[in-house]
Parts: sequence; C-alpha cells; structure tokens
Amino acid sequence: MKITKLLGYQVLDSRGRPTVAASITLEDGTTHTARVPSGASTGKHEALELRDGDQLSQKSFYGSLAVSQAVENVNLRIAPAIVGRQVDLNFIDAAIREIDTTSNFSSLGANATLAVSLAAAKASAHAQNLSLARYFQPQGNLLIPMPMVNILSGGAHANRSLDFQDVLIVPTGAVSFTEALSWIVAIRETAAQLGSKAGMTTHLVADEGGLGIAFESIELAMDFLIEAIEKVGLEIGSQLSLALDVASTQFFSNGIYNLASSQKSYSSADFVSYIHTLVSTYPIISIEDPFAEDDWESWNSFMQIAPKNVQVLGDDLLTTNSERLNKAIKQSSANSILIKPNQNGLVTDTHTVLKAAQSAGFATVVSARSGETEDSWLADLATGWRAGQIKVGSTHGSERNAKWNRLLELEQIEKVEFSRPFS
Ligand code: 2PG
Ligand code: MG
Repeated sequence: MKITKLLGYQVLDSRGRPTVAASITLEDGTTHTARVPSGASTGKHEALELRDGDQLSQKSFYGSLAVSQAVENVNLRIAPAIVGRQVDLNFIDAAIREIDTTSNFSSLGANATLAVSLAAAKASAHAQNLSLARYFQPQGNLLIPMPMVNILSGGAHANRSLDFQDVLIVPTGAVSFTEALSWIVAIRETAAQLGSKAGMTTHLVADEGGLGIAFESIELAMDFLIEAIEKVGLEIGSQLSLALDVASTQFFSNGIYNLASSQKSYSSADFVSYIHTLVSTYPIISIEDPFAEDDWESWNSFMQIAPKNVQVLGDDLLTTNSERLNKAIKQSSANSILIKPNQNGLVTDTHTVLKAAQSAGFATVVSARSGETEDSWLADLATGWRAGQIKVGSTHGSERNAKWNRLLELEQIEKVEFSRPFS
C-alpha cells in the first residue's frame, strides 16, 4: 500500500511542552499517527532531541523548547523521500538513515526520525491487517512485560525532593499483569494515605505520576514504602521487591557523588561500597544508573561484587546504543539495559539493540520517558518484542495509564504469556 502523505506537526507532552507528531496517510485513506516522548534526566550519549533553542525562539510562544525545526525536517526532508513509496518500516528507516548520516541524528533530530519511524510501524501494521503488537510479533505469543512501577519520585522529576530519582516496585509474584497492577495501585494509594497522616506533602505529583514526598535519605524513603507495602498485606520477597533508579549522573561532578538532601559526598570507590550496602540491606531487585554515564570503572567494579540476583540496569550508561552496549557486554559493566526508542532514533535500530542485549543474556526493560503523550505504542512494542520488563512511571496520569491500559487490553484479547523475569 502506498504512502500518499506524511505530515509532521507540534503537539504537547505531559509536561505541556511541545513534541513531534507524525501522521502517515495511506492510499486507502487511513491515517496513522505517532507522538514521541521527551526525557528530563537526559544522558549525554543519547540521540539528539532537536529543539529550536534561543536562535529560533522568537518564532513562537513555545520559545526555545519549540520543535519547529524538527517538524520542518519531517515535512521538507523526510516526506519527499517516502511519499509515493510502498509503506514499509525497513525501507523508511533506511531512507531516514540516508538523509541523516550522523551517529546521533543531529541533522534531522531524533524526535523527527522516531516520530516518522513509529508512524511507519503503525501504518505498516495496518497495511498487513495486524495490530501493532502483532506486527512486532507476527507468529509467537506476545509477552506481557513485568512492570517496574514508580511510587516515590525525586531527582529531576520532583524538584530534587530526594536525591535518587525513583523508588519503584516490581510485583514479581503476581500471576498476571492484571493482578500486578492492582497491587501497585493499592500500594500507591496506601503510601499517599500514610504520608498525609504523617503530615507529609503528598499532593505533589511528580512528572511521572509518583508521589513527590521529600525524604532526607533513600533509606527513609524505602522504609516508608516498605511500611505501605506491609499495610496493604503483601509480602516483600515472595510477592514483590523494590527497585531504584539512582540517575546518579545528575548528582555526579568532578569525580564526586554529592547527595544534597542527606548532605553526604562520596568518591567513586566509596559510592560503589555504599550502593553495595544498599542492595545488600534492602529488598532491592534492580538498580538503575547507580553510577554516572561515563564512570565505567565504578560499574565494572560493582558488577564484581553485586549479589547475583540483582539487576544492574544501564540507562544513561547505555542510551539504547549498540556501541555502548557492546562495550558493557565486553567489560561486564551491567547485566541489563533500559530500552528507550527516543535515545536511539529509529524503531528498527532500537530493535537491533534489544536483540543484541537479549543474545548477550542481558535483561531488557522497555521504558517510557518523563515527558510522555497519550500514545500507547510502547506497550505494543514491549509485548511484541518480548522485552520481559517495562517501566512507564506511576499509575497516575493518562499518559502513563494509556500504556498500562493497553497492556491490560492485550492481556485480555491476545494470546499472551506474562513475563516472570525474577522467578
Ligand atoms: C529515566 C527516565 C524515566 P527521563 O531516567 O529512566 O524514568 O527519566 O525520561 O527524565 O530520562
Ligand atoms: Mg533512568
């Protein structure tokens, strides 16, 4: 089926900032739209998100955050290469790569390239009469991922009310996604009630829908969450465990990890021991970005001493990038990777990274960004690619719940398995 039109334009994300949407119209008259997310704790090795910046900021009321340049690239540079051609994701991604040969899509902008690539996936699915999840997995069972869900937020998502960015829950013992999600909602609600009884400010919802409660230390935050879990009547260990996204690049400078809320500073070596103590003392099953994006040595030495059952997860370290993943595999710097399509810029290349990680025995956690839209393609991609785990933020805000609801839907209507990565 031929593409008759490709249109890029600005829409809003969950922070009310402009982001790129792309709509592909096919010769049967149907239109297929994708919207891209945007991060706040962005790693420096990510593909480039093109924003207008100060030079072009006079052009619109969105100021420097506008994405008019990226939109123009969709309409003036990508559209001429694909309109009139058969809709085919591989062809379209290859055409984009030919237009922008930089390693980080700094010419077109990864927000432009990913919007078109995702719209191409949706349009290709339609042309083959498949749902998006089925398009990503035409034959085998879909794998509903184990959710890793944010309850308490800090860092760049909550005005640094806590140094670490996320305290999350992984409901490892749930028998289905439907059950898993019901546990999470109960825990979030109970944590909010406990907090307000204790006089904490719990109405401050962070960027990803988590509770933006201020804690002096990560230990106090985890103690609080454990209390909420116990109050709900769920058992830590057999039914669920904690996970952390330290997002440590955010508080690493000049070789020192600075924890502002607890007023402590650590050298790299001391921070490795501190993280080791945390994962040995608390029921933590997964720890993301415990060390900064280029502090490879700390990652490598932590992996030597980390308990075998702990997932050491690279986000800013790996940025969904083949070369960085290969380095991490070779040096054994981590044992799992966060997969964020907008760190990479294309659907097909993101899939290549995910497959390489899976063949190296790395766990794969597909992840949303802190700035999201109501688009739910991430859920289809995670189930179709059998990623195993998914991280979307909390269970609050329609841009988050759109993904959870899509997973609930897939669990009901498709032939699925529920992923049990930690059992
Ligand atoms: C992360 C993400 C999502 P951001 O660090 O894992 O939680 O945050 O999108 O701001 O990079
Ligand atoms: Mg992260």
